[in-house]
Amino acid sequence: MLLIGMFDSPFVRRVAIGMNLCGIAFKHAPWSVGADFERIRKFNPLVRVPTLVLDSGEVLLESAALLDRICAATRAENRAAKRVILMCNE
Ligand SMILES: N[C@@H](CCC(=O)N[C@@H](CS)C(=O)NCC(=O)O)C(=O)O
Repeated sequence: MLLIGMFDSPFVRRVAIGMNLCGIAFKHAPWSVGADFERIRKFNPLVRVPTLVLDSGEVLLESAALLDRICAATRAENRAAKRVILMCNE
């Protein structure tokens, strides 16, 4: 799983924090929508971060929605992760 985007974006940060709390391992590509436009575009034609590339090749966008989806299996057992996801959905 590859998380694309720099941590100066609060949306990228909350995805990384949420995935850490859910215990989901990922690689991080700290690419900028400015300097790395073409690299990001290969995965996401909208060139928006965060962009999450699953091992299956599926690409997920929108921090709240993607956290909700990938943490679904673990969040019920993880109170801290659930809190971050709920904050994302407010
Ligand atoms: N609602 C989106 C917001 C993401 C967002 O605004 N990302 C900014 C960086 S912080 C971005 O990619 N901006 C480039 C653009 O929209 O062209 C989310 O939660 O993922």
